[in-house]
Amino acid sequence: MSDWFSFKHLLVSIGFMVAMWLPALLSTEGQAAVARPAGAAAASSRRVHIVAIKDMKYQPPTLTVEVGDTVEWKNEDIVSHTVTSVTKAFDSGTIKRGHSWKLVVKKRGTFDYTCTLHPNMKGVLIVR
Ligand SMILES: [Cu+2]
Repeated sequence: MSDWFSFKHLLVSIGFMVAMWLPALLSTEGQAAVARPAGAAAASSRRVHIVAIKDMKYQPPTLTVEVGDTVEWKNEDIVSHTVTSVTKAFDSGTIKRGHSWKLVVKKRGTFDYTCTLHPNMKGVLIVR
């Protein structure tokens, strides 16, 4: 009889423990939801920088970014331009007026660039 009593007691204890754990198990979904904005924040630390091409100039002429950042050159002039590294590390090809070109920066260094159509145009991209 006392064996049966302790068995019942054990069942009640197990039932109680499951009841205690259930909210914790359900809340893992909540924790995953909380983890998502943190991941989004990490992704957004990779910035997008804009360089306007206007009045036959890169504006700003010198830009400092970090590896993983994106640089977007926007041609706001009425003629075509290029963004061409003097060492050929990158080359946009022709960017028509009103168009833009994006580069995801992968290497550190200082990159002088020019426009192959207007070699007097000069810019510098510094990647830290
Ligand atoms: Cu040009």
